[in-house]
Amino acid sequence: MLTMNHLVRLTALALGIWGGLATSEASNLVLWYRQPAVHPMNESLPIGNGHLGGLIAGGTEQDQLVLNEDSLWTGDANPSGDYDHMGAYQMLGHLVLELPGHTNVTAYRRDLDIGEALAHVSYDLNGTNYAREYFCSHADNVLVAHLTADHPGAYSGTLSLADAHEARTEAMYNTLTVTGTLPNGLNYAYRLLVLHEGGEVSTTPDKITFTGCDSLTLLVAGGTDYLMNYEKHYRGGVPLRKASIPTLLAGKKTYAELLAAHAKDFHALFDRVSLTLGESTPEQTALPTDQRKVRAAGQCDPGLETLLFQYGRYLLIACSRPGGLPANLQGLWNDSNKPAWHADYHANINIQMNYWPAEPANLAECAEPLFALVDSQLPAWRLATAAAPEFRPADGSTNAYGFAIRTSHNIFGGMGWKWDKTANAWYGQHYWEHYAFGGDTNFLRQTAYPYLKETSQFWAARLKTLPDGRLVVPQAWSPEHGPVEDGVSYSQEIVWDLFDNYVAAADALGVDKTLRDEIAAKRDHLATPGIGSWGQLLEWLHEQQNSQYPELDTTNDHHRHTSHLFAVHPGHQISIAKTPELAVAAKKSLDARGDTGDVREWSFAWRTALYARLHDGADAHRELQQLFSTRNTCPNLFGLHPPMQMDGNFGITAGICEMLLQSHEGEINLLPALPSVWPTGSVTGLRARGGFVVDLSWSGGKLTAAKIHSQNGSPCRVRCGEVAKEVSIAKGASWQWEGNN
Ligand code: FUC
Repeated sequence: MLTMNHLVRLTALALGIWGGLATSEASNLVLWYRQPAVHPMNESLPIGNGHLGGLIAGGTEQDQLVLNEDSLWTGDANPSGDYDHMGAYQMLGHLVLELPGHTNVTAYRRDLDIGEALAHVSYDLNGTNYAREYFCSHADNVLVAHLTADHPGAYSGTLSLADAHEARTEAMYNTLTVTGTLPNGLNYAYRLLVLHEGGEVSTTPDKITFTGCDSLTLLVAGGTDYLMNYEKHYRGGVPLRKASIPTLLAGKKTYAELLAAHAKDFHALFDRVSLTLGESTPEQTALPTDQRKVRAAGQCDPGLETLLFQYGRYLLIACSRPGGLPANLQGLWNDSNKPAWHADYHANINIQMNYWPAEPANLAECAEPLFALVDSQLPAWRLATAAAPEFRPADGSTNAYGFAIRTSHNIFGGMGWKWDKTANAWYGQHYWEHYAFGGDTNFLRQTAYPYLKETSQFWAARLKTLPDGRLVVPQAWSPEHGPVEDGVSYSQEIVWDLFDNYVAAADALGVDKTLRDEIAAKRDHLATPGIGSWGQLLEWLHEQQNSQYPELDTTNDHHRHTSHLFAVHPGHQISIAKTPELAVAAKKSLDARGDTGDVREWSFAWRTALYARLHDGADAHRELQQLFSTRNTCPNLFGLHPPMQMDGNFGITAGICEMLLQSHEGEINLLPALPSVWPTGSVTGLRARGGFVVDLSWSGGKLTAAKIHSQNGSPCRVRCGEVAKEVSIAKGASWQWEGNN
């Protein structure tokens, strides 16, 4: 029976005036479901502002929204390096909404519109439509929930904050405030402020009760006394101010003002890139996301693949903004005080993959937290490295400069598990790429160059010379795989990348000519990966005949890491154009790694990028498509290791960028790995090294138009297939490539 409410909603939908729903139905950038979430990390929907995070389950009679604050960590400097003592990322608590009697609802829908950074819950009960809208505002630094209904007086229930530790809750006029201290002395506070229209609101020590309200607006803010500063022992600030001031100020604004400020902040980043990979079928778009994704693993669903690309951008904006901490293994979201791998920063693929999309997918600002955190850890890392016998320089001296990083680290200078000897160099790639894409010479001079110089000197002093004169990284490990040996390909390639980036940085600044030439010479003497008996790229200096690891260097090696292919991506030492034999060998190794056995969600993302760099669009898409399987992603499209892990979400966005545009070989390469399942499409706003922004469109699998905008006036060489041309584009100007002209 069509009620008035349905008519209102259908009219609103038709007129596109019902904020979320009309936008949601119209755009394909919506994850939507017909039932509340049960498992928070796998099913709830994420919102965040780079500092505060929320996971929305969408329950009706009771809704538990997971709250997170990115600096809420146990642990300390952890001088032992013992993995079990480095602390872990903690959950803040739950915002609990109780609506007695809201059972047996109808027309239930829960969604996350990533194009608007808005989440919704709506349902009908006893002739009333209830609607909730959520967002996490970077502009006002508050998490906001707005509860409305199409009949007055519809809301009666309670609100409470369930802290995830032993904390104190204070109740005062329409607010609940939680203050606590973790075992490491980190103090935290967060506050809920409840605004209402109609009805009454009363407060008791542990909950807020609302009766007969027409609408409610909930504001949550909070923080800790963490400070990203070694000299201040990583402490500073007043948590209660971080809880009270944003809620006080936001409470003086209307909901419309809060929403408008949030939208303006979000769209300024998200709207830089638009992507269309093709049209999905009506059957595909009619399915809720949990069902649609399963089918997409077997049948190309270009609309969902477009959504997956933009989801990585949405998640990076939501969990990594200047002034906050970088995305950890779970981005920002966490429903446990004992999360897998501490939800820490893993330095042997994971955090690096988190930041692969930042530059090409036009979110360079989102990379700043990575540099800020790493720079704040260096004093502690230098001390820990100086104390480690593994890093005595080749001449036995005990020079202080330089640092190495263990596989995992926290936010207090603490590290854990085995040393990943060349992670220091891999982090350096991100410093260099931030300059290479954007051309900010102040960043290069003040931040990137000092990092690259110190780390290059560190490795120049520690390389071992083989009898044949080649230089090797001593006693390194191909992550989590095989023996510790001299000259492991992974480390050789990463140090080559470091030295090559350092030389380019010194040349760009015109400094340190003597050191620059020394590093260039060492780069050119580094042992490069060999080619094995079945044409594979060797993962170790010599082909393994290792009874302890019989699968190594065979076609039965299906390890999740493809560390020896670093030089293909994200490195640039191996390519079809520059090193064709090594590229062929890399492809053999990549094909042999396969997609069975130990492969993980982040592995598919890396393999998508690797195949793209080898100009194999079909296999790149095959890897991408497998991410939709139940085995590799959750119903909310979070990566599934298992458990949930977010690096694959960021990595696949970067992988799709690599399929459409590459710029790591001194030229802008258009559509280098376009799969046949994307015959027609377009993308705007991707970035290329040299300060370029590129718009592309294609049809019938062929480029139809490209517009290249130059931000710096750098020299520009553009390629599409076999056609390449040097073009001169003045700073601020654009150049149009019409088809294959
Ligand atoms: C590395 C990977 C694992 C996992 C962990 C967080 O150790 O080898 O697969 O992703 O990081």
